[in-house]
Amino acid sequence: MVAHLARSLAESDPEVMAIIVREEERQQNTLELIASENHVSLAVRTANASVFTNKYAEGYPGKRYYGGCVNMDAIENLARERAKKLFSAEHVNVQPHSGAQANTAVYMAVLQPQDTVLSLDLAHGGHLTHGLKVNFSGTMYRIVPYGVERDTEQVDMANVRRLALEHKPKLIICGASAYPRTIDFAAFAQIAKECGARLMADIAHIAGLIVAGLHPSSIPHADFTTTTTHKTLRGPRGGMIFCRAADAALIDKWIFPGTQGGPLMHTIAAKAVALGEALRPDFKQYQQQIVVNARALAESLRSRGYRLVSGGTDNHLMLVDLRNVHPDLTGKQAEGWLEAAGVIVNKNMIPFDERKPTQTSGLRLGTPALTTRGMKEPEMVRVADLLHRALAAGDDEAVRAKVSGEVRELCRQFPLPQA
Ligand code: DSN
Repeated sequence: MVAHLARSLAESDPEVMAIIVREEERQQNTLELIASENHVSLAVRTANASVFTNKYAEGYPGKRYYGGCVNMDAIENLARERAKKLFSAEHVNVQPHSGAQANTAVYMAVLQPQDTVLSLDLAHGGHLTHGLKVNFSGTMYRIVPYGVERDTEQVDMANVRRLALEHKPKLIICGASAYPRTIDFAAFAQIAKECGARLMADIAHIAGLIVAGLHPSSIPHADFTTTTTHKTLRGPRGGMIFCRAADAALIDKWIFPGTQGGPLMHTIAAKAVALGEALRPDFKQYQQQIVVNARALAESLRSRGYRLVSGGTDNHLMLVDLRNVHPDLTGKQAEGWLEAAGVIVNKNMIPFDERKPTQTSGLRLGTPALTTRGMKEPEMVRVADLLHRALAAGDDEAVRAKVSGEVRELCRQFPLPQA
């Protein structure tokens, strides 16, 4: 933790401080393979812990509902300018508290209740805000899901087009939270144009790859691009919406006052820092290493007999089908065994999974956080080996202890970012 803040917290509330210290130790001593998580820089954490948390700033720069907003305007304008430059976008709203809030604002901006939305099924890699029944999106709108094909386990654009022409959605959503392959934003835009829909790209997972030119950008193709700022982008937890100038007022209105109140200005300050980091040349190298590491990890797992959904990965994540190597092991059990050995993953449905979402037959693995620690291809081979041995060990305490010792040693060699 930032030193003087940590001292102050330790003195004023040792109980909370003790929990934070335990979490810092957990993060230091475990291998973080959750594809949507990362370790931010000290600069991002410092901004996030700054006095900006004290301020209400409802409205936008130059049009606030409270006095004393001069520095709020400066920081929000800076975040906006950096975001627009980084993504080559005409307009950005940096106020969404999260990706879910960003998506909500877009829906409110373009849809009426019961309008039709075409989006990727959660069970095939989508996201709960893209129309899951128990989410507001699945309750408010008529969702037509598209999925991946059984043989390729990839989205077939001809099938998306057929569904779009049949159902005439008002909004098409592309983007995913568990899809290891490149998304064809240009083809989605063509389909949206053909059926008169608007197009929203949710790039939360791949935002960092996009700014580094390692994945095609959605910005020229989609009417609205939503993202989180804390995954491959390596910023604080939060969201952003990009759109063309013609839709700027509409999007801004549906963030505030439409769906949010006061913006989290400390988070916007931290977003500005992260966007500044992403504008530096070394960010591209970092993103390249994320992708190289994902391929190395995927290959090492495949060589140990694991089947990867769609056969591999184009981006920062992969879906591992456990059934080849461990037919009776659920993703839930595997997640628990791995955590006990210090390897943190999340269970995940694989396409056409016969197990429930609470059990699953797969795991989702990603490399952004390990890459942040400086790990490269040789470490990915070690990680695959540790993961394989931890799963083979099952409940065997002795083997698990040995694996767990090696995990700690690897973590010691690659400490969390100190700057
Ligand atoms: N929960 C995030 C993820 O893990 O991908 C998506 O919002």
